[in-house]
Amino acid sequence: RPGQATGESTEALDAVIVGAGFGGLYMLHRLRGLGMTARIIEAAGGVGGTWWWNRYPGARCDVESMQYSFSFDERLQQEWRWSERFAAQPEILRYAEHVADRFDLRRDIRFNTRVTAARFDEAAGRWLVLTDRGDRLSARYCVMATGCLSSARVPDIPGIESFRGRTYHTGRWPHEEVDFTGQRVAVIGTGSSAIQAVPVIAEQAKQLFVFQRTPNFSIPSRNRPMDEAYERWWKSDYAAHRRRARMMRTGILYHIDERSALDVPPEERRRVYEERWAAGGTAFMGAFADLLRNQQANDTAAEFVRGKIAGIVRDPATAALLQPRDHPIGTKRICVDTHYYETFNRANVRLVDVRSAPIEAITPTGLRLRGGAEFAADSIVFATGFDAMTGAVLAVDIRGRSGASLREKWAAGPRAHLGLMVAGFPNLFLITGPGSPSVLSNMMVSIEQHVDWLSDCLVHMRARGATCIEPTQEAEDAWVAHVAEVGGRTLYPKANSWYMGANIPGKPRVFMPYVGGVGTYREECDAIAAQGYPGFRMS
Ligand code: FAD
Ligand code: N01
Repeated sequence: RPGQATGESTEALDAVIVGAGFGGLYMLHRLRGLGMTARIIEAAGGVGGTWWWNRYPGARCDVESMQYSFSFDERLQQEWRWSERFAAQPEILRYAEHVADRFDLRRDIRFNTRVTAARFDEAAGRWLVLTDRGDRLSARYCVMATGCLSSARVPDIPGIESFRGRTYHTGRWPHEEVDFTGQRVAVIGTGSSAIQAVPVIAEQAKQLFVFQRTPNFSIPSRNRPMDEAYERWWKSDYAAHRRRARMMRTGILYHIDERSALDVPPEERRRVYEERWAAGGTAFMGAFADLLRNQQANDTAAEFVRGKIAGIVRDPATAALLQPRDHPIGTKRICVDTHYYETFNRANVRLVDVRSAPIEAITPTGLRLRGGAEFAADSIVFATGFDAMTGAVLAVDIRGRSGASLREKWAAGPRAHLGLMVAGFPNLFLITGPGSPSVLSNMMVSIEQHVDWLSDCLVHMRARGATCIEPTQEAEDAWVAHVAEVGGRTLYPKANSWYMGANIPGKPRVFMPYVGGVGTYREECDAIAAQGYPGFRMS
């Protein structure tokens, strides 16, 4: 096995990378390019991260394929061909596998192995990384490419173990085909995953119950086969288009209207929303510049989408239940669907409100709500999300200087300078960590930006003969305060979202991603590099 080191022997490397999603794969490629020895440890049985685990029916990307892909290699981006506007999970997984093969990455990846602990040895200036298979790896650098949405979460509902049918979590979907034909299926949750899965499961199942606590806003995807002219346009000058995308607020090249929603007459506003609704996808939120900053502006977009829901769903009571009213549109991750609302017009689909009567127990034969209503099910699908942004990092027992624990340091919320590095934890790097734009962006753009910045930083250190880097406490504090301040100027904190940690009982309520924009953030990072890394100590 690559990287095998069992018992007392310790494998020595320049870097250990945790995770073989797009972040880990690109990090490995770049570190090799710097002549470093590096090893990825990956819990899954293959590469692809998100796209290896999330095999649920309907799983697909909502960033256009032409943009949700690596830009670091011109031949790769010219040669790879996407079949649809928004690629489905199997195609994205094939792409990840292609990248791994093309750059010969697999020989340095250990699959089916989970990192359990990482300890910084101050005297040696090295990380000791331990796995659930007894491996001991010693490395100067430890890169957590563990993913923001990789720690799947099943809610604590009593009786789960008593259920006699099959249970699934969207983020841990089995590899063999799951066929719901003829079954009574219960889907718990109505986030992005459920919104993609529900229309597909509805076509198979005899009866589908969708258990909804909080309705979400969803925009039609208008997915379609790849338009060849559009593909040619991208490929005619891929590098230049990517450069523009990198400076956008979300790392996605689309038009953001710079007007305020409140500065245009109602009929013009309606025209703009109709146009965006017809075009489909997350670009809906770019309809006006202030949708995420001004409640009144936001109300106009939210009301438009509520109107669309009422127009699609025939049963008025079901339509009313599906209309979100408890959070501003976009402050929970906007969803993108293919016929989600239409699915509730099917005779075999029923929406169950579990806000008014929560799921009290799972029984051997189904679910019971408070008040006693029972729903018989052959299968239960948990589309209940993830311990986002910090879950996978903190699942590893990480100890920095003087044995200090990252879990303790982050007990009141994550603290990282630029979302990249943590004071007291030298040479520990986070890819798309909390405090960076990460989940508010096209993640491929954010992953490449972090990996490139870190790689350049390592080159800089080598030129100065330095082997250790760590942010100062002051720089970290200032960045964390800045992230909170910028987040606080938006409507995001109004929602009980996973961005806020609100989906995990006991998790501190902190708005975790940096909302200042991908382009602004890149400029900030680049300026720090150009000035010789102020805010960091190198030795
Ligand atoms: P991941 O792909 O999550 O990979 C992390 C890997 O680390 C995993 O394979 C995991 O097994 C491994 N790992 C974690 N902890 C350990 C450990 N202790 N030991 C060993 N291995 C470990 N983003 C977008 O930009 N656009 C989209 O449309 C989009 N759609 C999404 C759809 C779904 C269903 C989900 C869940 C996420 C989506 N995302 C999307 C976000 C997506 O996670 C990122 O785009 C991207 O794939 C993240 O790559 P990554 O390498 O950072 O993390
Ligand atoms: O998870 P979620 P997800 N009883 O946390 C409900 C990305 N992604 O996997 O809101 C009843 O959004 C919970 O209800 P509530 C994307 O970034 C992208 O769907 O807490 N319900 C909620 O409805 C996304 O945001 C795509 O009241 C319970 C749902 O479960 C992120 O991944 C596709 C419950 C969880 O929704 C996560 O999405 C898929 C309980 N006890 C994912 N516990 C694209 O399309 C939880 N819920 C790109």
